[in-house]
Amino acid sequence: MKRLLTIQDISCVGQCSATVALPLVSACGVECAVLPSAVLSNHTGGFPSWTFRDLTGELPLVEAKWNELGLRFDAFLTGYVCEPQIDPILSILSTCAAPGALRIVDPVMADGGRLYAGFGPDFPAKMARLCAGADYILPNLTEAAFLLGRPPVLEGYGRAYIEDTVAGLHDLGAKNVVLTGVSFEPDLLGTAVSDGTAIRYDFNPRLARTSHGTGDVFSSVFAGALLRGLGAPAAAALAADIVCAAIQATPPDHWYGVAFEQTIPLLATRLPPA
Ligand code: PXL
Repeated sequence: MKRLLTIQDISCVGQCSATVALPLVSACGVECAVLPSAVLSNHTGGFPSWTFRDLTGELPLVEAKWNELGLRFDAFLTGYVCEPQIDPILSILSTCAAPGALRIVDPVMADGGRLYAGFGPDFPAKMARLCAGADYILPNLTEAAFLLGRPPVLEGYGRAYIEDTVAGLHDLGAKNVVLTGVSFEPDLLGTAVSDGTAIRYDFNPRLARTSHGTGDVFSSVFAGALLRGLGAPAAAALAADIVCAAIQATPPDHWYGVAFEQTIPLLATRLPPA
C-alpha cells in the first residue's frame, strides 16, 4: 500500500481540504497521512468569519521528527497553504520523500477570477515556487493565470489560449499540468491534461450549479487514482466524474460544501482491483 502525505489546512466545518482528502484518498486504498498547515473553525469561502490557528511553526518540528524516525512518503498532495509555509513545505517534500515520490501540488488560492480571502497579490508568485518542483500541478483557470502573472480569462478563449497557458505552466517547472475548468462550448466543462508533449481533453456536461470544495474533491481523487496506477488522463477523468456525482448528490440548500461522501461507493467501483 502506498503512503501519501497531504499538507493543507483542517477546516473543522466545511467539507474541504484535509477533511476531504483523508476520506477520499483512503477510499482509493491509499494510506493518507496529514500535516495540517492551519486549523480553521470553518473555511473562508462564504462564511462571514472564521478562526485561524497558523501551524507554520510545527512544520519543521514534524519534519525533524519524521527524519529521526525514518518516515518517508510515496507521494505528497499539497493544497491550501499560506506564504510562510512554502519554504518549510519545499523542505519536507525534499527530505521526507521515498525514492521516486510523486509531488502533486494543487495551487489552491483563487477561483472565478479572484484570489480567495486572505491571499494578497504577491501570493501567486510564491505558490509558483511550489509548482516549479511538482510532478503534477492542478490549477483551475484562474489559478493558472495568476501563476503566470496574467489577468484571468474565464470565457471567450479557444484551444490556443489553453495551449499557451499549459506551456507557460510547464515553463514554470511543472512536469505535468492538469488544468481544470476548461470550456470551449457552453454546455461542456472539463480538464486539459498535459505531459509536456501532448494535451488530452476530457469534458462532462456542465451542471447548473457549482459547490464549494469541488477542487479538493478533484485533487484527492486524482491523487488517489494516480497512486492506484491510473494514468493522469484517466485519473483526471475519474476525478471529474466524482466531482459531478458529488454536486448532483448535494441538496440545494447545502451551500457550504459538496456531498462527496455519497460518491465513495461509486469511487470504489471505478478503481482497478487491488
Ligand atoms: O477549498 C479550498 C479551501 C481550503 N481551505 C480553506 C478555504 C478554501 C477555499 O475557500 O477557505 C480554509
